Amino acid sequence: MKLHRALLLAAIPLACLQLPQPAIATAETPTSQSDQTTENGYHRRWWKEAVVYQIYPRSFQDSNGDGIGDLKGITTRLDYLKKLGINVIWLSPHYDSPNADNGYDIRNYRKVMAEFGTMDDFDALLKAVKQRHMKLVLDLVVNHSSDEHQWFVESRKSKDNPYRDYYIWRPGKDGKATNNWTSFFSGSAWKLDAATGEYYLHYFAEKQPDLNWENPKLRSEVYDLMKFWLDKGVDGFRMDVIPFISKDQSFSDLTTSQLAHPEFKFAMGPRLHEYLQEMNAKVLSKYDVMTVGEAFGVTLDQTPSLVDERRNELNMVFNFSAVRLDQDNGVARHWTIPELKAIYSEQDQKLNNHSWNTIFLSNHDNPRLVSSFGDDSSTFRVPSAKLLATMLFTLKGTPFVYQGDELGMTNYPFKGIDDFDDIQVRNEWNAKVIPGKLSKETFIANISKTGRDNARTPMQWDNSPHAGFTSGDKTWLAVNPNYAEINAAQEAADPNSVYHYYQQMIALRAKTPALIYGDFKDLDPNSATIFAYTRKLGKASYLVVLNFSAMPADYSLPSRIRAGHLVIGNLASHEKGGKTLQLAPWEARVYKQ
Ligand code: ISL
Ligand code: CA
Repeated sequence: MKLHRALLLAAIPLACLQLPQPAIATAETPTSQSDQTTENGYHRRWWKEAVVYQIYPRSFQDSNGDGIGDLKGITTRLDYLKKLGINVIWLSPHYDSPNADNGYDIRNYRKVMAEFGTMDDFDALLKAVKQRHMKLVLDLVVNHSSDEHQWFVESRKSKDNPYRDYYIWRPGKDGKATNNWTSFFSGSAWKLDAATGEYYLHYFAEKQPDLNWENPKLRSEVYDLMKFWLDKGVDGFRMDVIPFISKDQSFSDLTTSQLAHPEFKFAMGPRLHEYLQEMNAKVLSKYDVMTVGEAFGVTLDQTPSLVDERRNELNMVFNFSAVRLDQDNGVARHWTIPELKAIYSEQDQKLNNHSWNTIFLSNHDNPRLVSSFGDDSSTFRVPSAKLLATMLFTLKGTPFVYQGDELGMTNYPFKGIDDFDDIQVRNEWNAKVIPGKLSKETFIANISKTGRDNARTPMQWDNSPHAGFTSGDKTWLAVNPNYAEINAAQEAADPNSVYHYYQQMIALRAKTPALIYGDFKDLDPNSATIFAYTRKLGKASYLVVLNFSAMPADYSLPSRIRAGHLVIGNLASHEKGGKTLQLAPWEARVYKQ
């Protein structure tokens, strides 16, 4: 029966397949589907078929002229996202926060940050998202809270305070911290607190004390706050550094080599799976939601243990291999196309049809997509941004678009340390440049390429002052001066814009099951500049050919491969078809075979 049914299903193009559930997602939010399985064994889910758009609220749209983005501003831009074809919005933290780390330091998990608006504004935003048949996923930051959270205010008061064990306190030894663990924001991961003479753990800023997940009361508090938002109708969570929540209780020193990348020791702690399965059982399993864990420090081999659907932990994770290919611990590095291709092939090989992938090369923690992986020169910014979009929407996994990538927004022309906001940058400046360990020039040159502020400059809506981000006379972070040429209004009016190409690619993916669930195969892993691969599902077969270079390329397809007919391309190509393709610089093509 299974095979017979599969053959039947395969015989009918999905677009007209009258399945009991809605067909593969169109621009309409894919609704939850019962357990329907594709020909190659994937269980269909709305979050596999969706395209997700990440909003960094501080920089998306200001509505009250204070130069800071807010929830009302987001609501005014939902039609823009709907038109783009977005199904799901991931909202970076909107909760009450002193903004030591721009909201990733939460002071009250049930309150909206004053600068972003009120709970009424949130409810209005959620309602407006739903009215447009889109979904809203929040950012769950529960590895740590703000040091201004009431829990920590209590916890630090005394060693026997009822909240003491909501955080991780250790006595020092010989006047020093209990071990040599380091923070990702420079310095020790331990801070001495005068009131009790003990140290508390903070993997990130001193104002971000790590929560103690060993404490069942704390876990229960987290599950309650998750239910608070899910009961409002929120559609899931992106989970901030969730692999870090279980700590090795031996708290033993890291070796020198482990200290080079502590995230690989901090992640996948001894009780992580227990906690995630408990979270799933007590909360997530009761809702039709999507979860994506930020898998900083998780290897590809470890990934299935988090996302295999049979384990009831997370739906997906962000694996860092591709997005951090161009840097190592924040220092820019040379990378090659074969390296990038090898990562995608490895992901495909190690994630079987029970483990779903995410496809992304940017977010609020990384420099701009087209500047990192494309070519942001005036000649090639548009074609390379479109080529990257072609790849994002035709690889296997849920694509995540970071705000502004759909416009081909670029890195910012930083000049000096005062141009930066990011605590990670300011702490590193104080730790390295001030004491003379690194020259200003070297530091600024590098962080300009790899810094997180590149992605946090205000959205460029039009060519009015401040790019239409605010009606006020200032912005919390400078607007990229190229906003006059690169902005949503200009691109909406230009049929050949990056925006319109994203729109076409998103629509193509939404109606093409082979581009969502199809088997992936890299046709030419060794090519230095061409990324050519197929996606096959049943009888449907697509060929994607990407020329990742500023040079034209004649590309001979492997013998058994025929180009077929061109479905979409980022340049008006002189398509001759056949076996040898003549590709212009940064040319991308998708063929139906
Ligand atoms: O790689 C990093 C550390 O060197 C950072 O990009 C980042 O801290 C890491 O990827 C974890 O990111 C998440 O947690 C941080 C927050 O600053 C990031 O914005 C968030 O995405 C602490 O909450
Ligand atoms: Ca505002």
